[in-house]
Amino acid sequence: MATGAAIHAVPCSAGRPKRRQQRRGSASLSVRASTDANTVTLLDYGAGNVRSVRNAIRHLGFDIRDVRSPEDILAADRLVFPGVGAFGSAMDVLNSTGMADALREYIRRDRPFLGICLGLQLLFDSSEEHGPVSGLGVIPGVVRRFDSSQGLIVPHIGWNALEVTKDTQLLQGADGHHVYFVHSYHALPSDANRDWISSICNYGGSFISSISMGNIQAVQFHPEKSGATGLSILKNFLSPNSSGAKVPARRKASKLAKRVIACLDVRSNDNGDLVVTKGDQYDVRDNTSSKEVRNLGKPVDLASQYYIDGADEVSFLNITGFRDFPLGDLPMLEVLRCASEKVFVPLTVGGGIRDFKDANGRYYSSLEVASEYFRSGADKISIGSDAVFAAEAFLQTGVKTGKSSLEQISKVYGNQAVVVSIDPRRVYVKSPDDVPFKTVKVSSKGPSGEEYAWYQCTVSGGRDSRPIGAYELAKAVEELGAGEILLNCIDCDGQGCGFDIDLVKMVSDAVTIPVIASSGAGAVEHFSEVFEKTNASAALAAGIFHRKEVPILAVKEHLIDAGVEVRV
Ligand code: 1PR
Repeated sequence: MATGAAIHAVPCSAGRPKRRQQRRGSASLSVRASTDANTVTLLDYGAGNVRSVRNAIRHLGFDIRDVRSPEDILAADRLVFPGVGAFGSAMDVLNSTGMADALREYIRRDRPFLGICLGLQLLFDSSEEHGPVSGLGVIPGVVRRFDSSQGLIVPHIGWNALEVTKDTQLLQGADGHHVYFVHSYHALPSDANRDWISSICNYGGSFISSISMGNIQAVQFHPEKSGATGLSILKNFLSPNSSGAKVPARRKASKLAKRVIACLDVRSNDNGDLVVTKGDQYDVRDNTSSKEVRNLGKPVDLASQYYIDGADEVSFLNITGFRDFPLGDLPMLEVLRCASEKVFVPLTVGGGIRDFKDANGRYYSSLEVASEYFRSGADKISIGSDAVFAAEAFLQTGVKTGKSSLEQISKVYGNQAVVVSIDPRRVYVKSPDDVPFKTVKVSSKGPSGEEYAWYQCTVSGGRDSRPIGAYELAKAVEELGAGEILLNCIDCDGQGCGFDIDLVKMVSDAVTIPVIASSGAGAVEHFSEVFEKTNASAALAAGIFHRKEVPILAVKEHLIDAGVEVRV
């Protein structure tokens, strides 16, 4: 994959296995000794971002040795395999480099192995993803897509509770704990693979959330993004004889938890410092005569604090990215790098993801911009303005060109890694027939007694209105490959009067991908209201967290009291 800008990181601060299936397809490859107990070998075949895994391993005090050849796999003392990308392309790389055979042999020898996400799925016989495609064939079973036909939201993104079914050191103390998943395909339990399963999870039915057999372990979730529980699981693998961080037992949870997200709008102030700011209806300059950009803190400090406080996710929005060139914005990339070393829940970054030509006439594709964000530590990227233009073009022609930023990035990184951020403004109308856009009957009438409204999308941080509604945009971007929608509302932004329930309900009922409700949170009750009245999967807030008016923990405690499942 072309990468464009070369930007360098700046430092910031059980028993024997039953070997039924393991022997299939092994090859004889030579072994090189490797002895360093503090070093873990990482199989990164270059298909995507594994920076988060690296950061978590380093955070736990281990060094990383990268696999460069099949022999490196066989020489490993301890191998972590964080599969990324699509099943088929991963298998192509593994087969063509000889690593597939080395992996089968390593597993046959029962050497310590931890597969993560796709690294679990690839162990199975085959996958339906763009297939059928054959896998490593270690575990019997077919990896299938979650079925969204009955309204199940796919991808499965977020925190779900583990039901541990086998006593393993890896999952010690993790029973009933929420861990972070992001995937559209899953392996199902069956009689043939029952002996392998160490935990299951419930999402539209039971699926395999981890396997364990002897020294071979794999997890469908992301331990590197699962907060303290995930770090403890990773530590159990890296130093199996240490007691590991003790994670207290929790009550059993049974479904996907609703997420609480902290959002940091970031931009340079007039002194050129990158600050977290916060607008009122997107106006981030204060009301004094100096009209300075409001400064609510330092991005990395706040992000780290929100992680500690229990945010399920942290989002950075580079709010002037639409007019600046993000790859020229080194401080923003550095913020991401530093935050990803301290924040072990998902990080999303948005702003300025589009094709760009710099002053020297050099062209950068949106994919290159996104790739740099991923390399710098983002787990998901968020596209605003460019997604509006792509949706407008798609609705006009009905043709998916495959050329939009949204299509290109989701094709390479998977749609679960691509969020579309919508910035709509409410437009009241007397009758739904007045506009060619989807309207809602509003809960509070407009200034002239209007009973209906549509939500007009904007670009460039609310500066320009476009001829497309939030409903139409959401459905179009879902088709173009968005994996999630961040649904802001300019009218509610910074007002503290609650989320726009009419808008969130309309959009979350219209799509089968997760919707994050954003803008307007002012009290804990606003969170329970949005989850009770709409299909939102997550709720995001900024101002109340930055101004320390409402702690994240208070939001979670209120949601638990209200009967809403959350990760604590
Ligand atoms: O168009 O791809 O460059 O992306 C720009 C991104 O920057 C978009 O995601 C857009 O939403 C965001 N953005 C642009 N201008 C502003 C602004 O505020 N002037 N911020 C802006 C959007 C909205 C929320 C906010 C919530 C919660 N911020 O993310 O955090 O409304 O706030 P609250 O809890 O205080 O009410 P592109």
